[in-house]
Amino acid sequence: MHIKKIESIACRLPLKQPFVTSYGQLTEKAFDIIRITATDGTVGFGELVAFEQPDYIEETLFSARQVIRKQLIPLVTAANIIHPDQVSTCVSVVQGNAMAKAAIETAFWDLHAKQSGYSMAEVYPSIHNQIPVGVSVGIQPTIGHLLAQVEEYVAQGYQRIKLKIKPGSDRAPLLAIRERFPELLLMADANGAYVGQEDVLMALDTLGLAMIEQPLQVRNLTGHAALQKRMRTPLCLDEDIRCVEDIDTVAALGSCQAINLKIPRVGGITEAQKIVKACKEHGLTVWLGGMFESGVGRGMNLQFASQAGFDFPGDLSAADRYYFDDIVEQPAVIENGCLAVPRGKGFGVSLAEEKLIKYGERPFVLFEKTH
Ligand code: OSB
Ligand code: MG
Repeated sequence: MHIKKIESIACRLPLKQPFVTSYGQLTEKAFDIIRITATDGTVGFGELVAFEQPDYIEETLFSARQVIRKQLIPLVTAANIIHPDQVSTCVSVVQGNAMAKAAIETAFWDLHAKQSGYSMAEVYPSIHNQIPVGVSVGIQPTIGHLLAQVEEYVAQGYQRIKLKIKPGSDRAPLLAIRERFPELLLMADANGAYVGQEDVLMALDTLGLAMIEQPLQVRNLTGHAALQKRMRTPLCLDEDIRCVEDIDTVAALGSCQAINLKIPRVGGITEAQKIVKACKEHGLTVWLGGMFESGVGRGMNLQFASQAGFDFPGDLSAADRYYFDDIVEQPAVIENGCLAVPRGKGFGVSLAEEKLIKYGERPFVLFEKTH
């Protein structure tokens, strides 16, 4: 893969409404688009999804930018990358920084697929054209607001509701949804907020939840295992899962029954595929999570989640659930509770250049071939 230029474009998309979690609030999404131009003129895109605050995981947009500029770009441009599967090994001397790595690795996949004329949907391979989707609902000011919000999403066809919870805002809002929608596929995400409060979580065991995501703090894998032994409700891990070895660990300990897989949190597509395989071997449910992606990351996620084994509706929602506008030509729309899987080459989406200018800054040149 002969690279002519690599650029990073800092973008911001305002959110339709603030998203409140146990740890903070998001009002707009800042992200970088990585654009790799090959010497043959083909262009590949990746998305850097890290948040500005280190509150979901330790990586931030700013730390990731630094690692991309100082470490990853020198590594990938010095190596003779022939296939995108080589990128994760090439950058493995850098510890952690999975979202920085994923931004670069996924751009290499998009570029390679476009150069070779295949859609990433063929790689996994994709077995569905439409995939059932869910929506992640932030903490709402009142139960009235919450029910109105959930009713709207259910009316739009969302097949699963995930509610963000924190101590003091958990059983009552979940019970209100459960009473209004007795059959709804409902789950909760605590983002690790219940430190030493297992008994509070036990009180959620009678609500018929599909699962509870990351109830205890990150790295408390034995605590999750002890809790899972007590609870009927399946536990799901998100922040705790960074690589395929973590799947072996949580399976051995019995820390959870499900995994929220986010391609950027595990460093890219190559590692994510290993995780899917390991989950199958260990009998763990795997489903696709989200990072408020723009249309670029969303296209990639939709293709990935259309492979065999992804039966649980993920945090994949229509673009208009998050944003007034998107930076791709065909923003994802919900139809009959599903989103369509992009079928074009690479991630199957094309950037709307005028939107990139509207929501993005001037491209920052990370690498340019001089001879
Ligand atoms: O914990 O899964 C999470 C959003 C931001 C950070 C962390 C999480 C989330 C979500 C929503 O739950 C994901 C999405 O809809 O893109
Ligand atoms: Mg989560």
